[in-house]
Amino acid sequence: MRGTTVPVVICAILSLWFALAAHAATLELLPAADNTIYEPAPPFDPSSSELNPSNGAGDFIFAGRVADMNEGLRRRALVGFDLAAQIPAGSIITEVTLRLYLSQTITAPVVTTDVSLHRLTSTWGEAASDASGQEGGGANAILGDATWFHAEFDTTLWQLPGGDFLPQASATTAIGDRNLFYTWSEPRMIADAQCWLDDPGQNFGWILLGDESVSATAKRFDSRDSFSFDLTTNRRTLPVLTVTYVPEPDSAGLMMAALLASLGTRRRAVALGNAHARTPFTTSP
Ligand SMILES: [Ca+2]
Ligand SMILES: [Ca+2]
Repeated sequence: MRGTTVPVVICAILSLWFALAAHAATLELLPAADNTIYEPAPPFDPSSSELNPSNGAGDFIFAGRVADMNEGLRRRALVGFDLAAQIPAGSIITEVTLRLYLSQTITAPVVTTDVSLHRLTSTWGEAASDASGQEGGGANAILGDATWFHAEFDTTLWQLPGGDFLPQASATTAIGDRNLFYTWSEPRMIADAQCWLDDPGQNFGWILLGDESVSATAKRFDSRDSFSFDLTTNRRTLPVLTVTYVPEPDSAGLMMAALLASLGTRRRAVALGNAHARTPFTTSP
């Protein structure tokens, strides 16, 4: 009797496991907004459009510091995704990956530097400013654009110039040569995304910080406003956030969970519960 019961139980567990896994879904989201804030050179005048660059509608976003010949000023990219508009409320997010395309970097020589995502804690704006040429200098800010000083030009200042964000990085990726896709995918990004789904009012996206300890580290990625293709992969070069989630358990899911428990798989059920636990949201740096 015992010899036949064990395989039956294992088969039942495996069947239920695959049934639960089949509930998972994966979506690719395009940004709801992106922009770059450009550290200005003196003199500072937060009321001046010309002295507060932005690039809301530009093809590119930037992170890192420019070369010394341009005073080594900092650039920081902002990017946000509207998860609540596309993922059912109550879902449990299990995997998150951000993919960006690096279309330009300082090449004499190419230096591999880290670019980190930090969760923003203030809302910010993307208006119609559009820098010319390679866009490294930005364009005059337009009403509603984020700038180094403004969350939204020229009505709302950041609490601190350079943006309001959590000090701990959610993910870090080493960025090297151009014309390549790069990805960020770490557990804190899952916590960020879960927070944004559960509380859309706290969804301000990420800021991208390059290596700001030295100059000439600036990296240029394609924005959501780009129309470029990567010829190697024949893919658009837009920023993409890939999110895998399990919708809120329905009655069938609950029955499966109950059956799993009754089959004596308590340890596995506890492990699942831990994996679904949500990280508390931190509201201040
Ligand atoms: Ca944009
Ligand atoms: Ca442009």
